[in-house]
Amino acid sequence: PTGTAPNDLRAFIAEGLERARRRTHALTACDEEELLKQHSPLMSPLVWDLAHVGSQEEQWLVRDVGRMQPLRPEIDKLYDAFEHSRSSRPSLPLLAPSDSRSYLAETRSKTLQILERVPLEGSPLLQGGFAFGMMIQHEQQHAETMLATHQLRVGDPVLHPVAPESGVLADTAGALPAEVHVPAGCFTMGTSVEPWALDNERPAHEVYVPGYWIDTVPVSNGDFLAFMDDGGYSNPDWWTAEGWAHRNDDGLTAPKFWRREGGQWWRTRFGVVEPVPVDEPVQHVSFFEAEAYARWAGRRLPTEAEWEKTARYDPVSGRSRRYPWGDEDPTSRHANLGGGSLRPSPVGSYPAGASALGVRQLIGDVWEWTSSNFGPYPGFRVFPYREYSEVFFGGDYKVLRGGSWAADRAAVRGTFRNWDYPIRRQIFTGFRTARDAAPAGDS
Ligand code: AVJ
Ligand code: FE
Repeated sequence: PTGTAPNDLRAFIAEGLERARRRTHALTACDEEELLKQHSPLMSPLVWDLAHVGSQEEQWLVRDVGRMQPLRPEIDKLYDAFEHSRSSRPSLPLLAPSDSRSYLAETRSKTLQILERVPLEGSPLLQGGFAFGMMIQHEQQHAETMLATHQLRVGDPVLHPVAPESGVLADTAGALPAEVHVPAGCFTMGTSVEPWALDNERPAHEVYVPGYWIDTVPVSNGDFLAFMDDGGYSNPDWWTAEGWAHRNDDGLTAPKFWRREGGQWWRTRFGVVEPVPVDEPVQHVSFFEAEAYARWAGRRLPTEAEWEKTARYDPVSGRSRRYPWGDEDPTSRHANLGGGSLRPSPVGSYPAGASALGVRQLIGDVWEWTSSNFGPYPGFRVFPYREYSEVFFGGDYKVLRGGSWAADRAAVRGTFRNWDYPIRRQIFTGFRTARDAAPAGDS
């Protein structure tokens, strides 16, 4: 919402809140039994996510911003992610689905009253509507988490895709260069001005990045099948020691949700079985599988700085853009976002979303593993709470960039940083590869 006037900003926030809530309800519009059940020990029951988004909204917007009386203070601890592990959540005395829904409605009606009356400036929490933006992003992040739960669930489909928009597919997909050269030099990484940027994206700082080449499009299922057909999963040469241990411990032979039958690979997508589509970005691979593929291909994963320079650097102006295509908020022409499609678009899609250097699908489709550990930028300051980012710094987590088809436009941008354990596979994550440019310039 850069430069948006206050009244437009209020409307923009109200629309973002409403969009997030529609999604929360759509993802929990199934039988009670499905909401209460633990579909995987890696995930919360859906009914936990449901009331958790309300609990966070109550704490940040109703109490902190609105200075109103607590609505349900007795449930704070139940829905505190640091109090109870995901696997223990089904046995908690959680609010029933119908109670959760009325709690969300009660909270939201207070939030909308508060949005009418508070100034959207004057304190860091209110500036540019930050606290509201933080809660919109939070609810959308949980929508993506709930989609991962749905993907892990077994049984008849309960989610149905919205037809993809026409006009986003490239007619030039086959003609795109395989990789793009990014010359050595400095660029501005992170942001000090993006109103809804979270603490880990701040502050803006100059970073020198040596020259490199990076894939024009994400690695596809077809590309990944070539690695598999070449014995990629059984050759330790392509894996680090840690990666090989993970491959053996988890018995990996293919991306998660893939199955071989009748001489061909199938995948289950939200309860529907289909042949693996070769032109789609690969997803449901761990960091270690991505790393092994890259080594097999004679390449490597990009660093986080390389990813962000690819996505944001405009060589003509020398400045960093908000998104690959410019400063304009994402539309359906730019990127596959919002979760409706239930799938990534074929590699080479979204010519209108290309970066200044012609790299595609950096935003949307699949999160992308980078080789970097999640850590603070120089000058990092906790804001507004340690448990959003700071407690995850320190090397256990790898940075993911770009946002998947399941992410909402309010919760992705060129500076946005996500993170997860390098063994995670249920998330909507793929990757692209890179290589060093020769020191002399190699262009
Ligand atoms: C930033 C996506 C890693 O889902 O664990 C949600 C976001 N933080 N509730 C997560 C988050 C608190 C977080 N990620
Ligand atoms: Fe949360």
